[in-house]
Amino acid sequence: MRKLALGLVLAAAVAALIAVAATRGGPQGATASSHREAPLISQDPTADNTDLYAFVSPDKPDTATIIANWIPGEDPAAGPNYYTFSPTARYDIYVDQNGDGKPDITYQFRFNDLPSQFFLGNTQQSYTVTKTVGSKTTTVGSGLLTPPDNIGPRTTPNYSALAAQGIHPLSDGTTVFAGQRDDPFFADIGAIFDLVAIRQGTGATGGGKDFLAGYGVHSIALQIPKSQLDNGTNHTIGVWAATDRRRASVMSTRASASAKGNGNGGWVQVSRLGNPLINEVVIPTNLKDKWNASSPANDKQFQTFYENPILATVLQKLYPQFGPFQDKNRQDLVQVLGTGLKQPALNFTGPTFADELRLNLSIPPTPSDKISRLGVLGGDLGGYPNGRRLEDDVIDISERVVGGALIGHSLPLGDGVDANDQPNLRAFPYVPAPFSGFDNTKGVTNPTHP
Ligand SMILES: [Ca+2]
Ligand SMILES: [Ca+2]
Ligand SMILES: [Ca+2]
Repeated sequence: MRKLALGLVLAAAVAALIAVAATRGGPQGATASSHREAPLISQDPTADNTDLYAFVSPDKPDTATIIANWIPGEDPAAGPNYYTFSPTARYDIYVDQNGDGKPDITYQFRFNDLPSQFFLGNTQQSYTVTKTVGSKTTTVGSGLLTPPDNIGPRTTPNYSALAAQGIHPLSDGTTVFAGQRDDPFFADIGAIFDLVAIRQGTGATGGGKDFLAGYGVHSIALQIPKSQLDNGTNHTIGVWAATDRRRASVMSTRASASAKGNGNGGWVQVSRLGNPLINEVVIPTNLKDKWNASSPANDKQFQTFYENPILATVLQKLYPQFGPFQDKNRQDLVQVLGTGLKQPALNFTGPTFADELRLNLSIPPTPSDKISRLGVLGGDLGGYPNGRRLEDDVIDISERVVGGALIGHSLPLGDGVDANDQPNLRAFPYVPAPFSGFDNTKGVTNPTHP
């Protein structure tokens, strides 16, 4: 959903710019929704990363939790062919321990469909987990089962208990969960789309609508002993997620541009995600597919787009009264997103510019009553951009940081949506259960009676 939704943000911003230039604004600018240029991955939703989270587990602080989500905008009532992981894709979670942009630990997931019954597709899948450390690959779990999707009280009764059966130990001491969940991301895409609009005041005063409420995603969550991740020096890991498909299938269904990626062994990478919102609002449209196919170790080629962010240019055009917005030489963004923060010392991993979610494992989890949704910007070092928690309001944080919060230009920017529509769980896998198809909140009772 990030790629869909935030693709919309940028498209809307560009549409808004055109509208502002042509007509000095006006509601017609917001109707230019077909302006959106979808990246290739938007045509392959089961391989599409939506969000990535990494945090020290609040209830088990000797472990870290990594959650990677895929498949944007799952409607709960998607029968009879409900959403599942793709059996022909390979799902990856990478951990960089020494700041060179290359993985030191790789977890890979392959899913298989199970026989179905009646007219319904079976949404329960079996899967295998392999772990590669250095050049050694080990199968750490096989024959594991996802829970079924949340169909409804007759097909999938007591769903929370059913889903809990999908938590499995791996042979290396890690805990895994894979399956359908509520989409924990929250954002007022509708307002952002409307001229990067702000419903009330500057947007930090509530009143936003969570465009993603009621939709699901598919999550892979790992709870890993910190002793397996910590490098013993700066204690900071860089994390990203990706999806691979067989080169032949990619070549047959896509433009050749995306198939020139770093494939090996017949696989080619078609999607990746480290920091939130990067491919949506930082990387130019004509390079989005290339970005998806490339690796953090080669991100130097994209650094200029972090240094000279188009979003700041857009903000200046749309909201000059709140400016000036600096859109050149943004070394603060290079640090936050590409190397980790050196000043103040937080999660710096060295000079290599690489888009990774950087988590300093030595910073303890923030007690739940002390969590700031603004993370480090709110004085809470346990949150984004030190890793990313489910609670972190990355829209507000990103708008404020791009707006200049770290370079002396603080504005209370935001979208008025401050939290997920569902309460997050207090224990692994932390992401709430998905809505059931039967209870789908988006349904309308019809006919309505006066
Ligand atoms: Ca490395
Ligand atoms: Ca949600
Ligand atoms: Ca927000």
